[in-house]
Amino acid sequence: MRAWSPVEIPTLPVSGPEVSLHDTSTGGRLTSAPVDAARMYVCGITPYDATHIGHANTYLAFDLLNRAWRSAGRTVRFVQNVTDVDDPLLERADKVGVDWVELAERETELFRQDMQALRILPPDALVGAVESIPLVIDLIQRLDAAGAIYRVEDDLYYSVAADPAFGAESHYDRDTMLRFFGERGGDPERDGKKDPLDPVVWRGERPGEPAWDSPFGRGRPGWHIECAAIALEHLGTTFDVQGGGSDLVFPHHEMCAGHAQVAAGEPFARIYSHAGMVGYGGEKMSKSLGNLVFVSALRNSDIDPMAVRLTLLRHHYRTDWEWTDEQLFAAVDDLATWRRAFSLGAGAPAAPVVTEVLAALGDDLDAPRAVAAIDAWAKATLGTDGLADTSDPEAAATLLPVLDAALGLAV
Ligand code: 5CA
Ligand code: ZN
Repeated sequence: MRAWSPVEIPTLPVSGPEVSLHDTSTGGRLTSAPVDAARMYVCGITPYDATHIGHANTYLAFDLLNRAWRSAGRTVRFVQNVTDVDDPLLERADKVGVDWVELAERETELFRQDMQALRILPPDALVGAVESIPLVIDLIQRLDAAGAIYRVEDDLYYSVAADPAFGAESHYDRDTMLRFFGERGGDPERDGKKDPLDPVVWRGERPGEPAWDSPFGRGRPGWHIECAAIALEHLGTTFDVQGGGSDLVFPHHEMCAGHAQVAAGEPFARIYSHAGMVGYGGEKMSKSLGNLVFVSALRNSDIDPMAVRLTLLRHHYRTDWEWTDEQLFAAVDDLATWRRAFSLGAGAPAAPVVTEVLAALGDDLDAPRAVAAIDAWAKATLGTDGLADTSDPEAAATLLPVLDAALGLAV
């Protein structure tokens, strides 16, 4: 399917460092220095409702990675899926009496507009689950050839026991796995499974649900096989980073890795990277709880999308945090302060700020540290804490492209 329009990024006269990134599977830092293009897969939306701040926070995290790689001189290949057929989408469509295809198309289009407004660089390929059904069928056949597939009535399951590395992505104990599997779309209670943790890869046709022909009967893809199939096709094996929110650590990313590893005999991704959860009103922001702050609603109330972006940048991508309107209003004020400083042209010395911003982002995407450097520069330039420093005549011209390229802030 179509991605959103390109977001321009200025070319910088200086390079950033190689990016070091926290890896969920090892629990440590890995320096990501891809030989060729850096390859990144980021799990996309299930389009049954509008993009909320939690989604935006996750996509901003991987946008920072994309930009940090580019600052380090890498080319990037970025692929994202859209889960345009799955239980929550069908349930919502049913509940509100809209055709599920129409609902998915409408919300996907709104998502594109939100991402564009937030200056998230578009993926090279935005790939829907429905258009990938032939890939899913092919991957199930490869898994079947490896002895990893079995049938329960009309449904096909993947056997987690087929992957010797099962559990190596999340490192959760079995009780935690069982709990998350049940909470996050799995069916641990289903009779006839070899292991309660085995996920469905092909769900046989049910009355009133969409279904497609396949060699195993009519049905539709399971969730994890969708991302495994899309990533393998569009990026190949052992790509650099598999990304998403921390609610995808298990079962989603563990199962994707398992499917790909059993089928291809090689590691799925080098690094598994997860963004923290954004909460609102004391709970994780989630469509099922309904405690949502929509990006489109903020845009419709004339909030500058750059203020939304700055609000998110003030939190390290791996922390869990709570959205409040006060933070957004503070970001609106901070942007106004920065704009006043930039409008002077001259300012405090910019070169050390450029170095600090790029270093901070290369250091596990430390956006709060990068933003603090800009705050300090604006204060020094405006003389908020003493004498105004306008000793660098090129300060604004030096800093503005870095803000744009590295932080995605068009000020
Ligand atoms: N379509 C699947 C991934 S293949 C899915 O999880 N869709 S989603 O619409 O539920 O979420 C889209 C992305 O936003 C995922 O990466 C998810 O981890 C992330 N996400 C969801 N809720 C939050 C939240 N409250 N805070 C941060 N990230 C979130
Ligand atoms: Zn996914």
